Amino acid sequence: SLTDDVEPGAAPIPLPQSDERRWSDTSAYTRKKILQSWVQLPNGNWELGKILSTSEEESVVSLPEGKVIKVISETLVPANPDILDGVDDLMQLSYLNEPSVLYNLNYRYNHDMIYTKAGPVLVAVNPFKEVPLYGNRFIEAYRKKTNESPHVYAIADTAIREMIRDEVNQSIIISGESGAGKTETAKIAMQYLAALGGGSGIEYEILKTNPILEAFGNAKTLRNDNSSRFGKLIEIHFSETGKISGAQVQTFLLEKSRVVQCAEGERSYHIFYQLCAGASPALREKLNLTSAQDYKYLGQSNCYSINGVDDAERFHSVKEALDIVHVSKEDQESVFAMLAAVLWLGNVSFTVIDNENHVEPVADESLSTVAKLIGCNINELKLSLSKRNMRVGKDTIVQKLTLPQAIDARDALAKSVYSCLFDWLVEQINKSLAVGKRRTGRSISILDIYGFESFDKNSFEQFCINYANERLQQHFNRHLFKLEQEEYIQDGIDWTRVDFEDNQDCLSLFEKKPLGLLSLLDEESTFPNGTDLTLANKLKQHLHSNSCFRGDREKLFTVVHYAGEVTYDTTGFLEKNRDLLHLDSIQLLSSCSCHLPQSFASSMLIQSEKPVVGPLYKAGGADSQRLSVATKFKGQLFQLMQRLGNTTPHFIRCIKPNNVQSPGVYEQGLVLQQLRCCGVLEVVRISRSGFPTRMSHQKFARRYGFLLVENIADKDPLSVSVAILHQFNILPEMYQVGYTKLFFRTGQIGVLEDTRNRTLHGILRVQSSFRGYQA
Ligand code: AOV
Ligand code: MG
Repeated sequence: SLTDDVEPGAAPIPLPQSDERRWSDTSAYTRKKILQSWVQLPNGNWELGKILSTSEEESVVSLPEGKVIKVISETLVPANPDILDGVDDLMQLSYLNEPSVLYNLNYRYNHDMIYTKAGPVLVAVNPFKEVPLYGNRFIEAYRKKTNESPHVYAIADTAIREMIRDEVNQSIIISGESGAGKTETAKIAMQYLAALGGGSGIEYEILKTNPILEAFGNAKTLRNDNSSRFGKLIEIHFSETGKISGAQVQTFLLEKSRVVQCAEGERSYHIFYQLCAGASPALREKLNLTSAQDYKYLGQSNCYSINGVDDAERFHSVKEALDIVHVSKEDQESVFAMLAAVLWLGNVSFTVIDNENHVEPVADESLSTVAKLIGCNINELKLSLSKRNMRVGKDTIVQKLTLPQAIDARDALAKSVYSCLFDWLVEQINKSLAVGKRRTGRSISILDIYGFESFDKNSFEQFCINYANERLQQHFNRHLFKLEQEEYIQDGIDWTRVDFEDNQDCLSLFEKKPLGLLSLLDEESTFPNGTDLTLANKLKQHLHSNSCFRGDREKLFTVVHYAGEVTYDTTGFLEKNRDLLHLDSIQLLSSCSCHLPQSFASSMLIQSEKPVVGPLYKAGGADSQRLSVATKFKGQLFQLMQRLGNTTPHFIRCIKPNNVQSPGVYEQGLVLQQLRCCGVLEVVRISRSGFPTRMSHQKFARRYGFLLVENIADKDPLSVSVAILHQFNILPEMYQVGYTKLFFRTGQIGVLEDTRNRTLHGILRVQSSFRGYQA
């Protein structure tokens, strides 16, 4: 008999952890009926097996390679029939459990179908290679709806249609871990919007913002060769006729520290390498430019190139893009001069000048080149890198700098110049894109921020990035679960609650006043004697009982994020959070003869919330009215959430199938972890059991009332609505009538929309042929 093949003594595979079983909708009843089932192997992966025999306790299953094993019946997870292989919406799966979802995504991934719907959410699995899914032919197909398989294009199409139909601004919110494909996805969405809303030429400019922002704001990290080191919201404006009339880019917290230091194997911002590789001989001469290897800022990470990327070629694309967004040739040259100045600044070295270890910069080629490039007097540059003006009481005293202080002043200057340059570029882009000043129409915003990051060593940057992701996750949760449920309850709809993972606890850990991570960080930042260690101790002292927090040895602490635990090292936290501006640097820049440094100086002064070191610095600590980096970032995020809150969101979840950035590699465990923590599975469940489409009685009656055979247009909206439902034979289990709205199961409204469109088309055709007849 079959059971004779069972390996002798093979122990039944143990039950998985309870949370791993969250999704197995198995029961003794279903188990009896199913023919094939998922078996979890000791390595954690799932395999499809045929059930040969089953009892309450044990089942005998044959695995693909012909191996037959005995397992505890309860651990079996039902598999879907083959006919459901690779369905394009996870909602269609008969059995919705983790292995089935994993298998379905894997199946599609193997067939280059990287997009899958999870109810209202689009899941995109990074192919790490070119897939034949884009370009005009596809855009046309989605526009005409001849292709209806899940795609970013389909999401963008829905956004445009809903913007016009509902007269509500839309947003496309893209999330996922670092390297999952957010930035690429954002570009694909922009491509579609540009194709549909194009005509004025402005769409071409909008697309060209990408190579510019990526050159200046992206860098190679250990997770992603083209990692965004800033957050970006691009708002595309449309006229009433659905044509693009302009756009606006907002950026969030650029990682400044990368300009002066980055980890082994990573790179600084792409533009530095592009400039070094691609500048013309004349430009080289003018900027005294050599090769990337000659610059200390670029040399410390031992990584100069990226596989498959030609920096010189990219440089030319960036210049072309700058032309298109109307940055003049002179301005472009000034931009490159600023970049060269930053690189040369990193090569400025110091020499000890007295027996108190005070230093001054060595007057060599680097120092003179910096002075020449920014257009300042070499002595003033020297002074600003060796002395600091301090105000004590009413007197200004001049403090000489020691080596660490001087290096700090030099690096601070380099970081300020670079971040001002970045902001300046964004400003130029916005000026160029603000063509349609009359903002009468509507907009579609695309959000692409830096993804959740967890490295071996995590610093202030990861702290901010992960906090931002935590906020975004809550927006996702709130929108898809909480509001959903609340709305059903408010409208008197029968609704069985679905539990979901809420990350409010983690957000409170960050935001609570006065005892939250951000408040405590700010408090410590204002103490002149605060150090990274006193900060770590303070956090541990006040937060040790918080379930999302764990104090570790010395300067380490761990936060339990929705996407996993991350251990942070407080080294540099205070300094980066204070982000002090040295007044000497501002004075230096404002004294420059070149216009860019001058405009940097004034914009630095305008950002008056920033503490300034120097004569403005108040002895005894920073001015409390001035905002720290973390607090300012929090404010930006709140604003962002508010803005998104006024839009109809469309969510895209990017999934990274492997950690090696390679095509064709699908790591089950890695994918599962991302699916679990981002709530995609819950979304499917809630959508399946709920009524995701809803419309007010008024709107429904207005929209479909004209389809009624019987004329009851003068009746109240509810009666009209009910008449429509009856006329179209919508099954009672497919909808619910609430106090103010109608609720529909997925797909139901599509049937009505089709009829409406067909009818409207018919009317239009009749009208136009009538006009033709008249003429
Ligand atoms: P991210 O934006 O999510 O990471 P990217 O969009 O930069 O990730 O994607 C990383 C890399 O994956 C890209 O450089 C491409 O090589 C590849 N990739 C992603 N999507 C596609 C696609 N649809 N087709 C082909 N290749 C793709 V970060 O910015 O690090 O959070 O901070
Ligand atoms: Mg990115």
